Amino acid sequence: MEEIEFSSLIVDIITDYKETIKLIVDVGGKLDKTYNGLIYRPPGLIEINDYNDVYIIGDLHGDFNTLLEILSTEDLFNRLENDNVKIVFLGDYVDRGDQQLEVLTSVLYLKSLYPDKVVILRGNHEAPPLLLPYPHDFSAVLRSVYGTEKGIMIYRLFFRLFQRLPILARIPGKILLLHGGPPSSVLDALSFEEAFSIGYPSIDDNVLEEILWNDPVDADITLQESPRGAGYLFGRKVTERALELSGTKYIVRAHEPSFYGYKVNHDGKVITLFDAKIPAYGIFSAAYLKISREAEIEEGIDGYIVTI
Ligand SMILES: [Mn+2]
Repeated sequence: MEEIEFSSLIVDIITDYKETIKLIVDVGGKLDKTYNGLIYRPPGLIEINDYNDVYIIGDLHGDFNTLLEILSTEDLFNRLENDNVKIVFLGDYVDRGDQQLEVLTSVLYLKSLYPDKVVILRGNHEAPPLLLPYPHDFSAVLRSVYGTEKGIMIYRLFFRLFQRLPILARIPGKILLLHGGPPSSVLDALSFEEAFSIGYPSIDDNVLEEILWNDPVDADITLQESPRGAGYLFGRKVTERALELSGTKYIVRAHEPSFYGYKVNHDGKVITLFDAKIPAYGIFSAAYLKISREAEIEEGIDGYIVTI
């Protein structure tokens, strides 16, 4: 597939609301399934076991051009078809940007086509009902595209799908992936499962809030109230404990707009990726991570960051 063909397929899906509904239903059936090299553990962990390359992409917030640029630059339209690559999206597909529906539809369409190669994690903008972010203009976008009645109906379907997105992925022994940061439950928990509600009937509300909202800071703190009004700022101790419990070496997360498209905290143990170029915020770069199976990661993974 080529970029032009892909873009026109996305427009076709968006234009026909029945196709949009079909896509939501199709992806709904694929979110919580195990595939070759991609193991689902309820209620929201994906283990990424078998891959040659993993691409990790941060907040897109409706920046369709940057998504297309990454997919084209890395020849991913072909590589998804022919190679054993995985793509992990770290959440926040909607709100803010000009092409929210295009971005969300693209991510879902890729999951629909390549369920064994694409992981779509949940961001705080794929919000729980009681913790809506600001801005949350996605429902207005849907009403303007589909009209009020159909727009509201489709918003509800997307919203229900958001509640079921996985919140965590892990490349065993290497990287823990989530939108915001590890929850403070890692400080007292005796196991990874306990800290992240893995194997529980549902994710603890506080754990969910923190995973979607937390931000790392280099200041000498353990936890501090967040200026966002949800989640916490977390220090090194939380990172160290999360890595220990999960048996990984690095945390790759998104959530924070970053001038260069990325930032590094906690001596290189926490990498932030942001893939929405927002000129109004002075952000003209985006960054993603490309890690191959053979990558030497002992000395750090910031060398595998690609900026565009
Ligand atoms: Mn976010």
